[in-house]
Amino acid sequence: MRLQYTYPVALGLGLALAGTATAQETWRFGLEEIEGSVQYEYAAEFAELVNEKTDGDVNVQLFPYGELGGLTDIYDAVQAGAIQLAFGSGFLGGTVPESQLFSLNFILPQDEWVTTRKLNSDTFIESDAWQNSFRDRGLVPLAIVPEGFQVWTFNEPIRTPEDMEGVQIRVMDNLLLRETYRAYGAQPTSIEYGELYSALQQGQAEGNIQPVFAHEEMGFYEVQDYMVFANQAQFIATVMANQDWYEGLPDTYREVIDETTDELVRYIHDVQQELNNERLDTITSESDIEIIRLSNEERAAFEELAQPVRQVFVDEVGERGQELLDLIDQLFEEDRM
Ligand code: 6CS
Repeated sequence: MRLQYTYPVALGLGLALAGTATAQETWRFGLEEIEGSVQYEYAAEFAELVNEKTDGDVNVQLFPYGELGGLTDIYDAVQAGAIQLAFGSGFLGGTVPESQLFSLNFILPQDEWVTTRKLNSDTFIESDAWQNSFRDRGLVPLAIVPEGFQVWTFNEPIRTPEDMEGVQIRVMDNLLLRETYRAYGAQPTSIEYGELYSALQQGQAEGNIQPVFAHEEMGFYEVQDYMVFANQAQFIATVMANQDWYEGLPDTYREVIDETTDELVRYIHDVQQELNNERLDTITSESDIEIIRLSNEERAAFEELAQPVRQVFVDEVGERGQELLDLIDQLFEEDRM
């Protein structure tokens, strides 16, 4: 894949072009998704704002999915300081086990804006539990980006755990997702994002879980027949920085980052909703895929099976896992339906 997004500046070469703003430094930002995705839209706006706020001194260079290798290569790169910023989500469990919190189903409210706002409030993102989960691994969490509801697709109409029995469903690579889908009766299998289209096409996986925009932009919907909205989970990603780099920045640059990530909370919520709505229209107009929306009663059957997986999270992650779960329960106590 070619580099998708750069400012026209003399990158790190020390060249001063007469009459042209020259970036003094470049921050590299690794994305788990391709151009046009929610993560790309976030990072592109971040890049523009940072460049403006630093009067052109900082150039943020985006590396969309595929340019740095696979998903875990992105996390290795930000931990090692080869890149300064990155998104982390479902595959991050091997690096930051506590991040699997958001792989649990039925822990967040149905209101996506409430979710976005509260996860980015000091109560959650600045909590010791969330900060130290990342800082213990040389990372700093800067923002949380909900990207829309996780939507199932299958080759068969699936409405109940009985329907899901034995279905080979692809999950991102983390224990909590595998446990959740085992609890539903499915046979979860983890496959790298870039290999998923052909795995679905060739029948190595019979089901998939993505926000709508990703089903569309990766073409997954073309090789599936049913799209099932169960509203069991939202896709949650964290923007992270290399800790040594972040802490070593001049205060003014750290303030620019903090101000920018604050500004982007509302921005990316609006963008993700728009992208997911538009892409659902594209999917329904360009394919015969059948849309199924589970009733509250149908959802409840999955919710009941998901409950014991909370304990698996605590057993896996320890005391901090319990702390994070308690925090989420308190934060959204009034918002759950
Ligand atoms: O399913 C995946 O692997 C990827 N899906 C999305 C929407 N973002 C990143 C994630 O790794």
